[in-house]
Amino acid sequence: MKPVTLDLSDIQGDILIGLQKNAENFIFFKLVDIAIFRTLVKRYVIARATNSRQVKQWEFVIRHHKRLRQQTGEAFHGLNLGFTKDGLTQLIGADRPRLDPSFEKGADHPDTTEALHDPPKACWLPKFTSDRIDGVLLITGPDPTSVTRRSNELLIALGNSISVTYSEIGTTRPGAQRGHEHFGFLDGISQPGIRGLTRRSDPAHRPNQGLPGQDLVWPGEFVFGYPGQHPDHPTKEGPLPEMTAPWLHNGSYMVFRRLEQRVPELHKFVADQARQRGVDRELVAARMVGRWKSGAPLELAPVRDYPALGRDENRNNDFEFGDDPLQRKCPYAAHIRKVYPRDDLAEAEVRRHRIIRAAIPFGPEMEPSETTTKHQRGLMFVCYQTSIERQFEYIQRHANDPAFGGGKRRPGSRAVMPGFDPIIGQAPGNGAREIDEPYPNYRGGNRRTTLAIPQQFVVLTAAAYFFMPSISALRTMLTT
Ligand code: N7H
Repeated sequence: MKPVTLDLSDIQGDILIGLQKNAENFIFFKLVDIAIFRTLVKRYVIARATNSRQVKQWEFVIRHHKRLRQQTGEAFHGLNLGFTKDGLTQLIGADRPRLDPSFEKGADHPDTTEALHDPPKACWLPKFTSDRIDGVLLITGPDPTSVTRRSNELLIALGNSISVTYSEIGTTRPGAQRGHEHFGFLDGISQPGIRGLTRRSDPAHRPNQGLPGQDLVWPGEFVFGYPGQHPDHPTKEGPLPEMTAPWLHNGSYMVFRRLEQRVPELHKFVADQARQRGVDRELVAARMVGRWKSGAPLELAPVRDYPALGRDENRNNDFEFGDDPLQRKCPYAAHIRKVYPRDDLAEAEVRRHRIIRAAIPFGPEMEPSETTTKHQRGLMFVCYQTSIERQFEYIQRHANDPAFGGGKRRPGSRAVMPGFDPIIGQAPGNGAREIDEPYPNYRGGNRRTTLAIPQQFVVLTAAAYFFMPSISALRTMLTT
């Protein structure tokens, strides 16, 4: 197999590895004066844009200090920049080459919201939809204060060349909840390994995995200009993703979704269901996600949490679903089984629908007195890919499809309808959802349980699709 060499200094830093962040400001802007914007971006932004090589070095420094149980002593700041279809048209002209059809349509197009069962744009945050969005600046750092200061400096530098349509800071959760999203689950555990970047922990025995269980994917799935997955083979090199313009090279599409989480409502729902059925509430929650809050996967810890397993990167991803054909350990509809079915389906096919996630929570911690949501909180969901339709949208459509992951039988050989992804699945028109086998079914083996979920605990309140160009395209094509 030919080695792939990625041009890390030309690829923006959030795409493949993720900018290091305790806080991240998302500044959505409209271009007001293109000529001045080009000059100012060249002068103040491009030289400061963080590339993947820098992120990789920071990663190394952080790991080194963690091993020595020391603080790094250095505060890492990051800056990335992307454009919507409207932004590219402003910069290049109306006759510019057309990119990915989903990107050209946009996240707010009625066809997109309908296909993904998203709430219509009229229900999104009014400020987000108050004006056109041409681009996004991602500004990351160790705390909200320094991120705000850097954001303000940048906005002053860009002056009247842009106007800010909407901005919001995401922050990691405090204390022991760091790394956990607002429902309480450890996040950021499973990412695709990338050929040419991810180190193989056991090349002799697991040549196609990074960490144990982390399947390697060809980089063209996430960055243009490199081989992608082979359509019929899980490990063979596939074709380069089609590029309608040479400046797509080293660029990627970013999907942004502001997902509000109804935390007290989810906790109450889970507690009520557990009480009614006489089961442990943590188990009910874990069966909705496919992992315990500690990160331990149900496939390896089906009845009881195992926090040490959740924390251990050499074990917490080392499982498949194929040896659990009756969903005794993990329901077919559980979030992680829906969005990445591993060997439940043909592996060559499954590996063509992967994304790199780079989300961060937003909003305050839940107050003890909050029994229904009083303050907006949730996840600034971000993912990267080279086909929005085949990667992010495919995953969301299948989370919304009660039959996806089917073809399975129960012991009496009756067919199973898995149900909606209980975390992100959306029924048309915000309808009710159901999942199969929310409680483990060990004794009877064919005793059927279903869980009716009358409300949505994750609600989309804003979304947009961006192209994150290479540093060289930012310096040339897009600013001259
Ligand atoms: Fe999900 N959650 O807390 O329940 N997600 N997710 N996600 N998600 C994952 O493996 C969550 C969302 C994926 O490789 C974990 O890192 C929440 C969207 C994928 O095994 C947890 C929200 C989409 C994976 C959550 C949310 C995805 C994944 C386990 C929204 C794409 C990797 C931790 C508020 C359309 C699966 C981990 C794998 C994992 C949660 C959104 C996709 C705990 C709360 C919109 C591909």
